[in-house]
Amino acid sequence: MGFKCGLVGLPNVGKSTLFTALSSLPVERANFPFTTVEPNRATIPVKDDRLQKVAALVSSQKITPATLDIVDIAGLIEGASKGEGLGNRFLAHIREMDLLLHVVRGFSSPDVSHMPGEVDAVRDIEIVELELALADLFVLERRLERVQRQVEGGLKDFAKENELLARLSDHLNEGKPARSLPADNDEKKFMENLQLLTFKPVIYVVNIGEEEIAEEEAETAKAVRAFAKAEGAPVISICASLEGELEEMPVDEKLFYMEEYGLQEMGLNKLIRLGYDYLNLITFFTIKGEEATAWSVKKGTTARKGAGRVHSDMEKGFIIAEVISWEELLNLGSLTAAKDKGILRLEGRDYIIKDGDVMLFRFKV
Ligand SMILES: Nc1nc2c(ncn2[C@@H]2O[C@H](COP(=O)(O)OP(=O)(O)O)[C@@H](O)[C@H]2O)c(=O)[nH]1
Ligand SMILES: [Mg+2]
Repeated sequence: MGFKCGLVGLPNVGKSTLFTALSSLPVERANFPFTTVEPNRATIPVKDDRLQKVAALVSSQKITPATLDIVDIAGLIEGASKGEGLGNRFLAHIREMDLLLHVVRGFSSPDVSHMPGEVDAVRDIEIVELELALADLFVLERRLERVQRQVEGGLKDFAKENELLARLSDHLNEGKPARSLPADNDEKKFMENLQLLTFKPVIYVVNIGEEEIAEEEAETAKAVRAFAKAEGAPVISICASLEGELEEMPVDEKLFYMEEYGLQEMGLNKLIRLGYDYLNLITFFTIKGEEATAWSVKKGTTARKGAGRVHSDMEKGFIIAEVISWEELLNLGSLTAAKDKGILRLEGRDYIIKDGDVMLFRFKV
């Protein structure tokens, strides 16, 4: 089970270019097969220096990084909520995602047509969000009808739900996403269960032109940032076409051009890290024989559930976990030293995994 990030946005904004760049990311010293399952789905490694260090310590022959799944969802056009273009299929794909990477066009190129005309990132976002909001409204209306009948029938319990649904549909009717509706925690839980498209977490990815890379922040990105503030959504600028080309180059050439363009860090890596954080993911490591692996779990995951991430048998037969932070392990120099010093802790099934834990699970089959 991977965490799925879906690339959405209008046609010709650079989704596929970004997808190709992301799926060509090198996997350092790993021999894990990062095969693209389908042309539009890829499993990409999450770069993590800690894993490299842990692996070196135990002389791992095999290093397997944590991964995210990226899906290039075919272009959305106005009317998708009514079944235009790929319509419903498109929306069904989005429903499966844990995180949306909403790509907007920042680059202006006379060679690449842009359907709504002039490049205007905020208007483009609003077009896409309106389609998603309309699809959500459709879901809500049916639910609202059902609830209203129950309220009228004297089933008072539903009054609160009825009120929230009405407020939410007003909000969506204004073309605003569910995620920006002011709501308390209970209401947020409820909305999450509705599986609304506009409630999914989103990161806005502004695909800027090469000439804008060296700028602190491009004008388009600034406008998007101002817009995204209301939703509390992060914004990142990337020049997808250039980054894709850089990833194809030998390292020294890549570094040369990064400097030439004033690119301090690859935007692709920044994007993955941002997505990882935004999904509230943490990493733990396992060492088995000559294999070191990084695993992603949501913050708050217990040792037993974490074991299940590795293998379902390990969750079912979970006995105990031996735990040490990656840093402590590195300082002590070996697992044996950690055991001898009593620093390798024993933790039960309900232990909450911490970011950077090295976990050795004991289980019965
Ligand atoms: N100049 C420029 N062109 C780009 C950039 N990113 C993508 N393109 C071009 O825009 C066109 C559409 O890109 P594509 O990734 O297929 O867009 P999609 O429809 O959103 O998947 C292609 O011709 C790309 O080469 C960019 O950063 N700069
Ligand atoms: Mg495409």
